[in-house]
Amino acid sequence: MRVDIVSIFPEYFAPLDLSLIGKARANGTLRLAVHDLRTWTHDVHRTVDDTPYGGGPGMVMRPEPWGEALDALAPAAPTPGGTTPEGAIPDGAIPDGGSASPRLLVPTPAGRRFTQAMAHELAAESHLLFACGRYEGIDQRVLDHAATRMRVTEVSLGDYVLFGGEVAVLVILEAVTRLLPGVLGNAGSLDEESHAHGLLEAPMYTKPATWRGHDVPEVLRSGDHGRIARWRRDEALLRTAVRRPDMLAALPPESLDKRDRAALDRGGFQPPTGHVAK
Ligand code: JCK
Repeated sequence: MRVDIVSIFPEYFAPLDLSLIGKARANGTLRLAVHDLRTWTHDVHRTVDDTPYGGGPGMVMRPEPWGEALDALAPAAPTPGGTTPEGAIPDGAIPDGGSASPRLLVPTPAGRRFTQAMAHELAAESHLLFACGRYEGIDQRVLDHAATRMRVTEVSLGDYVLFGGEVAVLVILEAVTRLLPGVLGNAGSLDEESHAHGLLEAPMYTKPATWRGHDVPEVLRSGDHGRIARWRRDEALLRTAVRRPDMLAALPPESLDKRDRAALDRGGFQPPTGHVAK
């Protein structure tokens, strides 16, 4: 996968040399380049911001450097096969403008929420281009114009406000890179296929069996794989009920059997029915 990142703080991405992402870069699984937006400024002060039209606090990123950056990193790709005189999509053409154009991702608090499902979607792309805003964000016309030549997704990590898009890109890249073939190996594929999907995980323990007066639950040392699986499932259900009632409510009711319902009931929780309570 090819990844380009544009930012006024390229130094933010130094950690991408480390650990498993660094390894994926070293072995060619991830071809990552970080670009300084100021490369595409032309004034002596290398200005990237200006005051907002309509007033209000803060500054907005000017469109011109962004326009040149996107031109350089996502050259207008000829539609494969060209267009027909009627304007219809010709045979063999790809409606999104062709595989040559990257998918542009723009972190913003107003974006579509980033999820594991989106990480899977992005891991299937061949080229991602990230635009990191600062100040109050990027002039909207940059995104509107880019959308005439490539797929553009405004994305948000969650409902809190960061200083800029850089940390969001680190998070997204980490989630996407671990899904690329060969990055995690077997541990990863098992994790992704897990049938505990839709629930939080049970707690994990390692040696020693007793530490500072706290024991590892006896069941995990019993060697009884049936009991262990049941215990983990019960813990996952109860944790999810306490910490993420939204996730529990979203489970298809048929995914909970009688033993699951009994475990929730013992914990004092109402298992989801699939009906909206009135
Ligand atoms: C990109 C600039 C800072 C600050 C305006 C926001 C009411 C807008 C993000 N989950 C996430 N939180 N924050 C970001 C994010 C923040 C960014 C940029 C991503 C570029 N900023 C900023 C204030 C505002 N207010 C709430 C108005 C942006 C992601 N992904």
